[in-house]
Amino acid sequence: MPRLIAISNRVQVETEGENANRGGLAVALAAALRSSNGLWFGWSGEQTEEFTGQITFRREGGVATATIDLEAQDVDEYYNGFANRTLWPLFHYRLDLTEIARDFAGGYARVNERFAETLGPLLEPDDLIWVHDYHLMPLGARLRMRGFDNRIGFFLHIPWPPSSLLMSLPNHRDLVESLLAYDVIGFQSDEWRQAFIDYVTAQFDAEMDGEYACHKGRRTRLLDCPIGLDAADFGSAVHSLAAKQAETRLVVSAVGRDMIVGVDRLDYSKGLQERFAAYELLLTKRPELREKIALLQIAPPSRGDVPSYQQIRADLSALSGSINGEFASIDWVPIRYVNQGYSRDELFGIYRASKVGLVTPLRDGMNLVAKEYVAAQDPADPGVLVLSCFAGAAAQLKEAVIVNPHSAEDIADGIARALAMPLAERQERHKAMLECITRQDVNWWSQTFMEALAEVPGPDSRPQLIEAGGGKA
Ligand code: ADQ
Repeated sequence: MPRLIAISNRVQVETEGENANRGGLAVALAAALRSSNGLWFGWSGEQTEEFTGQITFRREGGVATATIDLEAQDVDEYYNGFANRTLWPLFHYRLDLTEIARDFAGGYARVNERFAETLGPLLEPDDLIWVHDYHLMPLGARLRMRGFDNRIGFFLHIPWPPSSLLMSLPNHRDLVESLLAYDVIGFQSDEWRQAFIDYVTAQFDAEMDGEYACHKGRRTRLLDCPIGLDAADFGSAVHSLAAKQAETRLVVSAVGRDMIVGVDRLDYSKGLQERFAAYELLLTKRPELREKIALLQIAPPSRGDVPSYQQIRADLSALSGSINGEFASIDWVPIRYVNQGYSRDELFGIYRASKVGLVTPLRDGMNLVAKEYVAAQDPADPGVLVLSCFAGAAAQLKEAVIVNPHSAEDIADGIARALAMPLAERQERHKAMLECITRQDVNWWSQTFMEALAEVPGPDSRPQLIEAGGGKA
């Protein structure tokens, strides 16, 4: 079995214990890395005065990790800059928040080169290399330029934008062409995959041969491969002590009211302002629901160094304060707005205690919270998922109450419908969604991707190629 080398911006190996926050990605990659005796490579999250390429090797939870430190300028230009101020907003259709700066693009190219330079000496010819997410799009091409002929795949965790938006990026052609140096590219849904196909066929005259994009003699397989949860882990999370305690705490504090829950990173893509506005509309239009429901919004701050994230934090505090000021009574707070994170187990208890799971991103690659909410429900008396039509998860969770996250009326109607839904309908919808989540779980996801990568012809049997991102492979 070939060794797997996983590469992502940050390396997040699962941690043990009931308060651990084990992300599905960490669990899936850790399992695949352990069984192939692989390595997880990425940025340590630490800064250094001068980049030396020094690698710190560790073994955490049975997984070998290798991390590098970056300079402050790298962090500013690559991470806070091109990744989070250019690509993230652009790929989430927020051209209004997209900042175009040559320094950012330069820092992005430099850090990807630094990754290639430090990773290169660790690679062996048979290694399967799996690169993750928008921070590292050019890494495959950088490795090819250094002569690496390994099977290299890339998975995009976020949406792929329509060509008309992408073309506002000055170096869009180079960026996309560098992606075609990968052997396999995985997308969260067919919509993002199709948007990528639209670009490469129109801009490069690439030809599609089944799932393969063919360009300059190279073949790149484009895979619709939605990420999932760790199905084997649902049960233990729901029945853990931390989950039970969180569930009881929420049920007791709700004093018979129906809880509606939202759990998101504090990010403008998650549609939080629109969600609060919809909730306000619901309380305005349906006074009979006042005092009978409450919204718990858990949203820990993220990317606090980026100005647009500071702004959304201020906006949401003001909005929740004004809704509470308008509607609260001496013993009822309409919105509980909480800026802290919770462990995975606690979240499962919170989901289970809530009648409605409100997941209304304006755009989202997948949205694992939607799946977690479904997984946490009691099948005998499940809550209802209200889900944005613009989350990748909507392509799989068709039995959710699907809403347009830009329409306050639509969200408000969706919540009201969910609150009034009869038990039999709730059970039926939940059953279908749980079946999908269990079948296409995170192990299915990583296996599907790795199998596609392993099927790529080996270095000896494929054509010697290309000019990717300006260099000869
Ligand atoms: P994110 O944008 O971070 O990820 P999401 O999938 O919703 O979004 O959440 C990832 C994990 O973070 C979930 O397991 C969730 O429980 C946890 N989380 C979110 N909010 C939390 C909170 N308030 N407290 C504690 N934990 C919280 C990106 C893409 C998504 C894609 C994932 C995985 O933007 O579209 O689903 O990667 O591919």
